[in-house]
This record gives sequence, C-alpha cells and structure tokens, in this order.
Amino acid sequence: MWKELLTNKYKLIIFVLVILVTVFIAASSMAINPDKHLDTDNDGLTDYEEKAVYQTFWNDKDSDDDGYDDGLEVENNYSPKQKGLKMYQADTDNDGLNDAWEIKLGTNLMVRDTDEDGYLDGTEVYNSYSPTDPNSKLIEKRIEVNIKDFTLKFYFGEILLDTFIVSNGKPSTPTPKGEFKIINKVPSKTYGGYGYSFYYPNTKWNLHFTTGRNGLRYYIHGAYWHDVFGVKNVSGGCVNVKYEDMERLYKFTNIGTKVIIN
Ligand SMILES: [Ca+2]
Ligand SMILES: [Ca+2]
Ligand SMILES: [Ca+2]
Ligand SMILES: [Ca+2]
Repeated sequence: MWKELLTNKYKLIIFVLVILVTVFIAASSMAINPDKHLDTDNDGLTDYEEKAVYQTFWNDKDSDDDGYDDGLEVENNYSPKQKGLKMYQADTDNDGLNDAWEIKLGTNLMVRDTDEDGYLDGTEVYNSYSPTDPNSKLIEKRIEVNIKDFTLKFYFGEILLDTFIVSNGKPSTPTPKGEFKIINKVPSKTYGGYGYSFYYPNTKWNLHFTTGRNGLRYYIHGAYWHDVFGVKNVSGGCVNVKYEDMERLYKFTNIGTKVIIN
C-alpha cells in the first residue's frame, strides 16, 4: 500500500512538472514569436509590430493618449509614442537617430546602441557604419535627384531612408545632371542680393555639390521663400528642399557623400 502511494505521488509530481514545463515553453515561445496577425487592442497594428517595431502598448490602442489610434498615426507618418510629433521628428531613445529611420534601418527605437558596439545608433549612421552590425564596414550614402519626378531620395547602402519632393533649376538655368560628391556643408548662406533680382538671407542647410564653369556654385539646400516643391522648377540651378526635410538630410550627409542627378 505504501509502495503504491509512493508511486502515485511520483506520478503526480512528474505530471505537475510536465504541465509546468509545457506552460513555460508555450509562454516563452509566445513571447519570442507573438502571433504576427493578432491585434489584441484592434488599433491596426499587430501585437508583434507593437512589441518588436513601434514599441507601443499592445493592449492600449492609443499609446500616447492623443486621441488617435496607434495604427492611424503610423499610417499618417505620426509617432504613436510621442504626442504631436511626426515619426521623423521623434527620437524616443535620444540616440540621434529619428524613429522613422530607426524602423527603416531595423534598429530598436528604445535602445540607444542597438548592436552593443559602444557607439550610439545615430553616431554610427552619421559616420556611415551599420547600427545593427558591430563588425560592419563603411556603408555608402547616396543622394539621388530625379528632375522629371521632382524627387530626392536619400539612401544608406541599399536602404531608402527618405524620399522628398523638391524644386530644381528653371528651364533657363537648369540643374546640372551627372554624378557628383558633396564638396562642402554650409550651415547658413545668402542667395541673391546686390546685382540680383532676389535676396534670400539666412538660408539654412546648404550642401555644395558642384561648381559651374562660370564659377557658380550649385547646392542642395532648404528654401523658405516658395512652396512649389514637387510641382514646379523655379531655382537658379540649385535643388530646393523643404525646410522640414532639409534639416535631417543636411545632418546626415557628409562631405564626400555621392550625389546622382538625372
Ligand atoms: Ca494592436
Ligand atoms: Ca495616439
Ligand atoms: Ca532614436
Ligand atoms: Ca552601436
């Protein structure tokens, strides 16, 4: 009888252990591989996207309490984590790299040094190193301007970080086509003035990419005096970019960054 009780006791212990281990394995596999299609709070982002990409609450549809659901914010390029900020304006972990680009690059927008190599994500991208690979070689940055489409694309290796609408040289003063390299970064500059029919002082964020035979310098720069980006070419040959876009393009472009204009 004692023997039987003892055997039953062991059976019970083994049974409980098996249950515990099963529950543990199931729970941890759910944590590692949450259902990619499950959207518990029904806000348009899956639980996986909320936990692994946007770092929002998977059980609260409005993570930043601004009245807009997480999914709606992401759809419209607003940060679901930071009230009133667009994705590219938010730098949740304050590592110098905006949330929009963190997602494009596959870094964690809550972790300042994603690949744990001692350098912040933003510092690595500025210096042309991969923020996700501690042993990476230099990565080529590239600015591509398509005059016909009025677009400027900014690449980090093969990753397209941003597409901006621009305005280029008008027909009488076209933007030079070809392959160039950034020669100089000029934080502030005056265009026009004495002898010109226009005067645009304190123009921010100027990237000098070539000099014409007449000595004229051509820049990619912010423009605050018009709003015809994407629809009309009005410049004297420079590539005009919206102020809200030019700031981050300027910040992450280096002397030597390749420029292709076609
Ligand atoms: Ca959700
Ligand atoms: Ca919200
Ligand atoms: Ca960041
Ligand atoms: Ca790093």
